[in-house]
Amino acid sequence: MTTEQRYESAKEIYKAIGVDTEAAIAKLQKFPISMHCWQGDDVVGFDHEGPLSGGIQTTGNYPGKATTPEELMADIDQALSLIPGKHRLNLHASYAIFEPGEFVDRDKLEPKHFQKWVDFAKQRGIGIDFNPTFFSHDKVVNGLTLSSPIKEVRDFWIRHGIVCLKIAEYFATELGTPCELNYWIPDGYKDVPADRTAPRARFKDSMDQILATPYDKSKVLVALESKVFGIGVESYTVGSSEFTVNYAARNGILSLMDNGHYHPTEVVSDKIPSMLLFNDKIALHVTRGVRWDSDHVVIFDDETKEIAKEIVRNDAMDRVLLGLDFFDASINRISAWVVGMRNMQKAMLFALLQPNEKLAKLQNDSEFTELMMLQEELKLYPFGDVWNYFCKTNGVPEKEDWFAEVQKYEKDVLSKRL
Ligand code: RNT
Ligand code: ZN
Repeated sequence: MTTEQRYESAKEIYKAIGVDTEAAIAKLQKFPISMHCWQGDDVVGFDHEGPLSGGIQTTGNYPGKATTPEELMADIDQALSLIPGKHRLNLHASYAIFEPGEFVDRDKLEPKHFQKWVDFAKQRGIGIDFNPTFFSHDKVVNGLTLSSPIKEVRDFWIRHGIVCLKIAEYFATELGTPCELNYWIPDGYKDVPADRTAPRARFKDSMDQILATPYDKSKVLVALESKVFGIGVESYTVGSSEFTVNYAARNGILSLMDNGHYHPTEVVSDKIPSMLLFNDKIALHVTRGVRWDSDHVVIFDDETKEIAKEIVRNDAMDRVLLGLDFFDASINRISAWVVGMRNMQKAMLFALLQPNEKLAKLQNDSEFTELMMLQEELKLYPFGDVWNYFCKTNGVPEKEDWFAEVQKYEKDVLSKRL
């Protein structure tokens, strides 16, 4: 049977339970995912030599990682060519591109240092999201940035936060689409702190100073990301969930939830509906923590599906700004991107193909036996036939067929980088 025939058959099967596959596909087609540039080079960037710091870690030494802007752009192109639909690119400030011999510190960055990224995005018709980089830098003193007790340190990072507002505005203006600007700081303590308040008060004041800078709120969507702990920062994190959610609510910015940033049995899927009741928009980092915030590649697992279901059931595909955030250095990095992006899309499609109203009615009617039965049976509906059709209509390989392209690219391009 051809892909189309399989799709037609699946369409009828879904129709019988009241699910419109055409409508599901149309919605998925319009849902952009912000693809993080940092999977391509193990979160290194182009503005420093030292190791990755800030309590986050990549593990593995798979050959062929991108070490120049040209290589990273080529790898991003290769990944995007195997992912259906149109997406966005998520950059970090550490990916500034300098002229040969030029170096500009983080507090002096200007839009021009990102002009090559704008050209790249323009040529591909995609938007850019952005992140100040508060790690992997010698001005992170004793693990602290915006919450440092040293004024000079705080001021440096406040200036960094401010220049990033300007750069985000530049992206939005040039590309004609708002830029999500996500602030995440690694600040915290390895061991039991004596004062949990003062660092948070300093962080609050630093953020206030950054956001006091005028910027176009229709162009720059500022987000603040929380975290529970990091490597070497196990006992106390300044930007905890309570801090960021309250700060965001009070200051009219977005909360960003990363599903690796909570206690292991705490799930972001359950937080989404509450956040949507009180916020026009929310931002997400979808990742996969294995036993800790390990940033494994996103797979088609239960929590990814639950996150997607909450976005779909709340009719919030245009209210949730979704980016991926993982970094695996132990496998082909392009494959990591493609697997993660395609899995996030699969989770969205899976959610769109559930008879959500019918399921909600069963819950409301207290028909819990039937609800459990149906939710389980739906797992084996011919979802893959709809997915393959979606890939085909988008001109990207179906099933595992994309992998041959990655292997070819590894042989022709990545292996020559050694
Ligand atoms: C770290 C945060 C943060 C980073 C990226 C690189 O725990 O998740 O989002 O992963 O900014
Ligand atoms: Zn994150």
